[in-house]
Amino acid sequence: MANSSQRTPATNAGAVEHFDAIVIGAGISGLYQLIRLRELGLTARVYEAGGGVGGTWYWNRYPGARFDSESYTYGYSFSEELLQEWDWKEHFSGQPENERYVNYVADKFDLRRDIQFNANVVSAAYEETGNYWEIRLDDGARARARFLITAVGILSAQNIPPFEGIESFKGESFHTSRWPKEPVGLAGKRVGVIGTGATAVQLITEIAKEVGHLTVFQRTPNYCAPLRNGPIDPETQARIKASYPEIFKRTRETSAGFIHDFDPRSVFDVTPEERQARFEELWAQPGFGKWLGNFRDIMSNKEANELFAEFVRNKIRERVNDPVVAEKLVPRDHRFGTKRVPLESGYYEQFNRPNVLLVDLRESPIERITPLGVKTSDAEHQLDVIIYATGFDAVTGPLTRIDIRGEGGRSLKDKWADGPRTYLGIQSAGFPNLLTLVGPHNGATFCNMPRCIEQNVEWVTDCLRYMREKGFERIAASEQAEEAWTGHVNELAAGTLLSETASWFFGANIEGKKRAILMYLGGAKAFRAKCDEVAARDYEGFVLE
Ligand code: NA7
Repeated sequence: MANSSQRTPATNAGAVEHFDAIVIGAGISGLYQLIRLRELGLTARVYEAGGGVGGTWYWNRYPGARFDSESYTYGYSFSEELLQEWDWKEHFSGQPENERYVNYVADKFDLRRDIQFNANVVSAAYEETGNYWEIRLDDGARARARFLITAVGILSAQNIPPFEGIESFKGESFHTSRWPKEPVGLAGKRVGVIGTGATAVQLITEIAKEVGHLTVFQRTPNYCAPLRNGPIDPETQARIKASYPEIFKRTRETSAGFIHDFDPRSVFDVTPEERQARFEELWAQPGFGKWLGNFRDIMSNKEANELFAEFVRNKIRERVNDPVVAEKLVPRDHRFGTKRVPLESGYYEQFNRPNVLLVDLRESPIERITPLGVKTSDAEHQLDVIIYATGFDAVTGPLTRIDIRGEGGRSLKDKWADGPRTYLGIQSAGFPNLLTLVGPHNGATFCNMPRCIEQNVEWVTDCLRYMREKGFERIAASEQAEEAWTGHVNELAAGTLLSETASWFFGANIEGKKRAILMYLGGAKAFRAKCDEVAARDYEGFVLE
């Protein structure tokens, strides 16, 4: 692997560098965008806050971090050579291998020479007269480009709740997405994990066996379902490599870019025995089939949902020895699948270990962090390490944490104070030439990421090519198109089971954040069709100048 710091282009805080396009973020989307920009013959620089490529797979190096997507549906699909060269070792690959993969891609396509690492973009301002964007890094360095493309991901702005006394803790503490690169010695230590989302579920399962004592601080139990991971044997590997065209054809057709898709039947079309048998079958399969391959009305009909929710609750009860602990782990306050379903590999059994304690924060909330640990309303839990698995300021957070100013100096954060307003989740009116890959309201938000990322990047690339061919230098979403798209996105969410649940899909996990749908719930296929239609109509809804 190349040493990123050696190849990082030099900067000069005094001079302003100029490019055709600036990309923020060297994760899955930023890297692919760079490849495509080069093909267009544009000069581009990628600014990456981390010390290496990978985005999610660079930052989230906590023990247990891995795909919930089948590995062979996650890798880039644009290069047949890459597909044939790369051997995924597990059906659901872990972070170390995923990071190696992204580095392999960066090396193979010689991407590092256009990436500046450890470059934290703090502001971006549109200059109207010159029609360019100027970005500023935290060290004061500046750069300009006609186009600004954000590739910042939807789960990169970490959220640590403002617990009182948080600074006073004498031990080690960190957020899961800022897990140190150096090995963290947890053996024998008293460790506390706050949060029980998808991240915590992976982490807890991995570290419970190693730590001296583990205290899990749970506010809301989740419906966790078995991942059923395993190694990929050579025969399967050969089969996968021979079937990539079919795999990607399938992921283009499903509602969320996975190989799984909803069963067109209703739970009520079958007998109770057939239903139970089908639930068991889904449960026995790897991956997200239990969620995204279930009967179609599981996600739209309360009674249908409840049938599967109770099935999952019973699965949890079967696995936890102490019935009191089991009931604490059983979710009742939200419906199945209305929050991201964590996939697990032995999570519930960890609570049968003598060194693992579940603290139910609904019974005894956290009052403060103390120098010695976590004080809840009924005890002080003394800890050597506190791990915040408390999630992210999702989707909008990575954008609004950068001071982005459009026409008239208007701030994007202010514009989105009551919820995001976008056209296709790719632009926001008043911010010309700013293109947001996987932005709020974009079909990629509820998708097997790389599948929709490729769609986003290819659409943006085609748009830039079109602009060049027609002599356009400025693209801006019209107010009307934004109004219509934002209305459509909100309508799709209104009245759904998802909208009844306080989740990060609606920004409900962040105190003070306006509750509004951040995702596009119409499905990846419909989103792709809409984007294609807009392009075919000469970028209808965008003003090109
Ligand atoms: P999530 O899914 O947002 O989970 C965060 C967890 O942290 C969740 O259990 C929260 O409880 C808990 N939390 C958040 N704030 C608090 C406070 N103030 N007190 C106690 N507990 C708190 O983040 P993840 O990192 O697990 O997963 C994010 C995505 O990454 C996931 O959806 C996948 O797509 C990959 P709550 O449920 O809010 O009661």
